[in-house]
Amino acid sequence: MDGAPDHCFQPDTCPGGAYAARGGGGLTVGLYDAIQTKETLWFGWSGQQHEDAAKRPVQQEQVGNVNYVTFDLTKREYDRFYLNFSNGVLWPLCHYRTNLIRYTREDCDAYYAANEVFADRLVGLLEPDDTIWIHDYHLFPLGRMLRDRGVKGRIGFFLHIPFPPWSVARLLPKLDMLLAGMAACDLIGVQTPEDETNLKGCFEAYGLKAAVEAVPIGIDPVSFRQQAIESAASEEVIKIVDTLDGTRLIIGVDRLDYSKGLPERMKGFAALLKNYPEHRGQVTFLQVTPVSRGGVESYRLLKEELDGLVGTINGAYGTPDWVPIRYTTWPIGRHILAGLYRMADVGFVTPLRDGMNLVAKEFIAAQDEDDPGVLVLSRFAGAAPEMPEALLINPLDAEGMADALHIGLTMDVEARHAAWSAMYGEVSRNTAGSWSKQFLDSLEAISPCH
Ligand code: GDG
Repeated sequence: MDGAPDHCFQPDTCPGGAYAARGGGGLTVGLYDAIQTKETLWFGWSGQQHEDAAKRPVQQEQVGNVNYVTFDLTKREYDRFYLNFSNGVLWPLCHYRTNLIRYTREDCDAYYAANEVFADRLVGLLEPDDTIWIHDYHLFPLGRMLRDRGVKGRIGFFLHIPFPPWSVARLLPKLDMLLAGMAACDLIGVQTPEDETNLKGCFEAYGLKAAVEAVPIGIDPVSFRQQAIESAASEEVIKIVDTLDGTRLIIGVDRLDYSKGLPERMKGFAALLKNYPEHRGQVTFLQVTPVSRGGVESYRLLKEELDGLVGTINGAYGTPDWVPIRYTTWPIGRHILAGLYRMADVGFVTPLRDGMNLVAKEFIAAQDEDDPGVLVLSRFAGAAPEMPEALLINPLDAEGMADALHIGLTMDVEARHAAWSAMYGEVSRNTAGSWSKQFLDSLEAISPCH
């Protein structure tokens, strides 16, 4: 994987906000804006493992106002806290995929124990009045653990993934303990009004009081747009576009994750070729899908399914001089991806559930204003309520997706421009920087309850 900052992509979310630390993702960009102006401690997992819990190294690096402190997980913590419980229990639960949950008491205990390690390490680094912002489902109980260690300052928590309603969430053993962990925070941010309603319902079910607010995350559209313009003119991207041989381009970009509706997307594309044969030989679907969480069984099975589907569709519709689906399971540098978004006629974003989905926003930011592409977007992406001008689809309905792709591929420039400019307006209004500012302003406005 390329390590240069503008290519830096870690195909996963990591506990402790170490989300491709200082890479190009929306979270880091959003936080970056907020933290540049104040003395800030960035604390989280290093992404590395160490054999010996007692001897694991702590990495520390000061860059400008920001002190980056990260530490290694042990193999046991990585397996049980990170893979098994965070990604094998909490992730499917929060994405409404209860049949994929693999719960054991031992993994649950390891999750809480790892959060205690985070709390122990963090508390020694804090100043008395520090404001703390915790990120994501790996660290649900951390707020409570910090309070137990005497932390009195403001604590905020932001959940990047969806939160299910009580009827689904209650499947989790010790849900009350998890919610009590979050309720120790002064403010809990979620992506959408639906998540807000669901989480509030769960707190009410246990008689817990917590402030929950929907604060949808954004991207940095100005810099992404600039990157897309430069990238589209680069030799690397021009070379790729040349190989398309004049065919129209549909693009999909996602971590290889069952929440992203990837097999469904392939079936939608196949339905386009079946129901609208005029597009055969005229369109190429490029799906960029870096493998993630290969240590979790459901992810390995998904990859097999996807590999099979791509082969089947290419075999059924491809010709000696045309490959319908181009598919990679490794990441592509952001400096190339941005240009490919810009050159694409359709952005194809089909999650079954997604906290937000930054790809939808990046696709819009990257478009050429005079000849913009069309966004086909799942109703179940957190981005959908902000982007009603997209062609909204249900990923279970292959024929419906085929209709939307056909509409997108044949839409005239006036209609494309009208939809794009409305969505670009929204992406420009609610940016990564305004997201972190709104959250931190709301947190500051609350008088600490602990
Ligand atoms: C979680 C929530 C929420 C993807 N492939 C490559 C690549 N990417 C970049 C995209 C985008 C990011 O990764 C993916 O962001 P998403 O939002 O789509 O999805 P998750 O990773 O699941 O993120 C999600 C997000 O947190 C933020 O709150 O929106 O709902 O699940 O930036 O461009 N980047 C590069 N090469 C790739 O191959 N360079």
